[in-house]
Amino acid sequence: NDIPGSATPKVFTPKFDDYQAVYNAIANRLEEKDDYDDGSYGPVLVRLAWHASGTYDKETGTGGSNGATMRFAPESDHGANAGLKAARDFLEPVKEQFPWITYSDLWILAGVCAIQEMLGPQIPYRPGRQDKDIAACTPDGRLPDASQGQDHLRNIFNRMGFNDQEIVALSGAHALGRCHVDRSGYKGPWTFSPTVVTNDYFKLLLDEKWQWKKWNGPKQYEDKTTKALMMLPTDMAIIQDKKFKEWVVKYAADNDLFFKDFAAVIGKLFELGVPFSESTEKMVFKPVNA
Ligand code: HIF
Repeated sequence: NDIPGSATPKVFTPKFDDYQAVYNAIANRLEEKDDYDDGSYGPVLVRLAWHASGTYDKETGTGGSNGATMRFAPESDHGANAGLKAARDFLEPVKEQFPWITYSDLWILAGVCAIQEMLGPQIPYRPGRQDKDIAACTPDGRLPDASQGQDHLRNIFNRMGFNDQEIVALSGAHALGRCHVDRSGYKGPWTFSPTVVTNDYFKLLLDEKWQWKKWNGPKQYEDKTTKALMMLPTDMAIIQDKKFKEWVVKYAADNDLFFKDFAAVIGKLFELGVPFSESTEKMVFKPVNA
């Protein structure tokens, strides 16, 4: 380094405060752009982070949140990813403001931020994902098919490395957001507060009477009382299956337990297939508007 003219270029190494600044920018944008859907981009950001991660295959080590390959067709065009352009576009100005962050880290940070800002538990976060090119796109069919039952759920989520308890804890995320006819073909929200993280999904699964919705769309359930809520066939599968249902009962009765297990399992989902270096510490971000 003492040789004239050979000074090593300064590489920017972001620290906790830099990631917190990105978090704050996303949180403020969430607050600002409240004219979307049920009043928040939060749910669709959570779905983006999950679909980026949920392509993981533990056997081959392919897929997962390390790569952000959904930026490219064919992955962006996979049926399961319909509508996620809204989430990717929402984050584009944040990427412009903080060009040093990879898309893969940004999408997951946005998922963490959305959950926390929607009053969910704090989700520890580690950066270090690298964006990959189009060749790393995963094949279609790795994400779950909502028309199926418990065997399919186990096949898909065991492939990522999750057990029964983890599958049910994760499922609580369907307290958030809604189905859109022009995206998945399904229609409606799962809960009455789709922009707040709660254990209501589990309570409603157990407390409401669910019946098939009579309509021309894909087979889905509606609650008998108000007909305003919905469940997918895969949602009903977790109360139709005895082993899954035991966990539904626990999470419906104990929101603290749900928050604790949900934070752990969504944190695990978001890190599937990411080769962190030993020294990468977990960051816990301070909520902004929550
Ligand atoms: Fe979803 N999910 N998900 N999901 N999901 C939809 C929407 C959201 C499944 C299907 C759908 C999880 C598991 C599964 C969110 C988060 C998570 C939609 C509607 C469908 C069809 C898309 C649309 O029309 O806009 C299936 C079959 C799953 C396997 C059980 C995760 C656990 C619950 C892993 C998870 O975190 C979120 C959030 C949304 C709402 C998106 C929105 O735009 O509001």
